[in-house]
Formats: sequence, structure tokens, C-alpha cells
Amino acid sequence: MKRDLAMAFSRVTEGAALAGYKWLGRGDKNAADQAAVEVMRILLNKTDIDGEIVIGEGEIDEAPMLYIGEKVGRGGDAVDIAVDPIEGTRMTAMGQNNALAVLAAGETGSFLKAPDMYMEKLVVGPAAAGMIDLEKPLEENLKATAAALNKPLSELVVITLAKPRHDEVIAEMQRMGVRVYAVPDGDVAASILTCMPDSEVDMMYCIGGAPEGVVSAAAIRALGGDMHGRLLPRHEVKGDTEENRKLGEEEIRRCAEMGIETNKVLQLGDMARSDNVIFAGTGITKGDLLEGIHRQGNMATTETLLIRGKCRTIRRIKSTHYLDRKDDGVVEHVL
Ligand code: VTB
Repeated sequence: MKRDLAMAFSRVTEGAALAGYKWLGRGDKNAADQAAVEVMRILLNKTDIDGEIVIGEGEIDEAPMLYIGEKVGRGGDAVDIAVDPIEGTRMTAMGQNNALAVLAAGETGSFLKAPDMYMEKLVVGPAAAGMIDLEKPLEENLKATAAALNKPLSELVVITLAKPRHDEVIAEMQRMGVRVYAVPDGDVAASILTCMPDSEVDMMYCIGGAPEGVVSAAAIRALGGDMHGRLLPRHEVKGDTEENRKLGEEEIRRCAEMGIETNKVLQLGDMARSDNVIFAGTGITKGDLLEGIHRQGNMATTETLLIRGKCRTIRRIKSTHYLDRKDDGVVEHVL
């Protein structure tokens, strides 16, 4: 995968973020997502790749664009692409912090192909790499991470999602003296924070989406951190009702079809199989990881985090966009 592709991918997430921003705070998460998807697809199709979407908007019968298996690009290096045009559609619709447009790319076969289901995730930065084990109780992982970082539990910072399903685990960590930051949504940004040199976050733990898990894994691998994941069927996360059990059993069946198992620990290398990965993420709303978009008239600024795993270069790109000068097909979604 040529290094110059990194710049091209940053353009793709910038475009998707600008399209999402147009719908910021308008209470319509589907419209925001649709606009970002459309722009991301247009821009990917202008990129010099022979790309295939491996994590996207869904199966071919449920997503008209950026569906799993869709070919994108106008020819070039063969790459697999994992996209989340808006990581945080609810946050965008409700004007909350931490919404991003993200994409990860790698050589063919680089990413775990998993259905859109829940995944339990445990992530740490480079200093604690090799010290986590999702087979073990969280308590042991917290202690091992604190020991690796050479600090007491009272100085450990864990980020998670503020969801009712995490209430117990949050209380348990707080009882242990750990500082817990519970953000409403967005575990991709939360995961990456564990690996950023200037962040105080030591660990991310949550049950969130599997697609978000794979996108995060690409970034974590590129940054030298560590991550374990475990695919969980719906009824084990959202309550064992008849409907959830039906959906959960379908997920188990789909996993079996794809040659993967639920409830089995996946290592970072199972989810992101190569160092030669590129991660691009552009902030839509202001967050701990990235600035949000600012707009004045026809001008908007974006901040993008661009990581190339091969050399582990971390770039922050601040761009100024003249929205009325964007390409046909894009301009109407961003202006
Ligand atoms: C997860 C998480 C995402 O939405 O998909 C979550 O991975 C969905 O949670 O980062 P619910 O079970 O509450 O629907 C995000 O937080 C945002 O897209």
C-alpha cells in the first residue's frame, strides 16, 4: 500500500465529516449518515485503489452504498477498507461531543470480517501492551495495567461508554479506586485516546459495536497499543428476551458461516493482521481526540488524525475548506 494513499484517505474522511456536520444538531441521524456515506463513497471512488469494503454500512441487501463487498476506487493497490462514515450518528444528530468520520485501510486480508453485532473490548496503550487478557477478570487487567505503567490504581484512568449495561462495571472500577471517564458514545475515539502520547487515558473497556472494534484495532495496531475483543450475541448484551435471542442466534449463525466464533477472545492480530495499515479520522464535533468542524460562511476548518502504521507516523492535519468549490456530487452535501 503506497504511502501517498494516506493523504488521499484523509481527504475521504474530511469529506464525510463535512457532510455529517451539515446535519449537526438536527435530530436526524439517518440523514446525517446517508450524506456522509454518499460523500465517502464518491471520494473513495476518486482514489487510486482497487478497494473492497470489508466493514461498512451492512450487507448488500440492507445498504445501498458502502456495503460489505462493494468495490471502490479507480484502480491501483489492492486494499481492504473498513469505514464508519459517522462514528456517532446519534452524537451528530444531538450535537454531542466526540463524533468522527473514520476509515481504516490495509492490504487485502488485513481486517477481521465480522457481522454488525456487539463486541466486548479492552484496549491499552503501548506501555501496557502484552499485559491484558480478556479471559481474566477486569480487576486483574486493571492491576496488570497499573503495574505495567508503574502507578497505583488510584492514578489509573479508564474510559468507557455511559450505558446502563456498564453501570456495574463502572461501580466496580470506582470501588477499586480507578478514575472512570464515562462518555455517552464513541468508543473508537475512546480507544485511540489510550495510545496518544499526550492523553491521560490508560485503558478503554466497553461493550460496543464490532465494526467500531475492527476500525479501532487498525488504529491501535498502527500506534503500538494492545487490544482484545470478544464478539457477543445480542441477547447476552441487551437482555435475554425472545426477540433478542432470535437476533443473537442469527448472529451466532452468521459468525459460524464466516468462520469466526462468538464468546472467544480475539487478539489484536486477529482483528488487524498487518502493520501496514492507514487510519484516518476527522472530527465532526469537538472531542478529546480531535477538534470539531468550525464553519463561517462558505469556509470550514477540519482536524484529521492520520496514522500510517508502517512508520507509525501520527499526523494531525488542519484544513481549511471552501465549501462552494468542492466537486460536483459533494458540494451539495457540504455547503
Ligand atoms: C456502539 C459503539 C459506538 O454506539 O456501537 C454504540 O461502538 C451503540 O450502543 O462507538 P447502543 O447499544 O447503546 O446502541 C457508539 O457509541 C457510537 O456509534
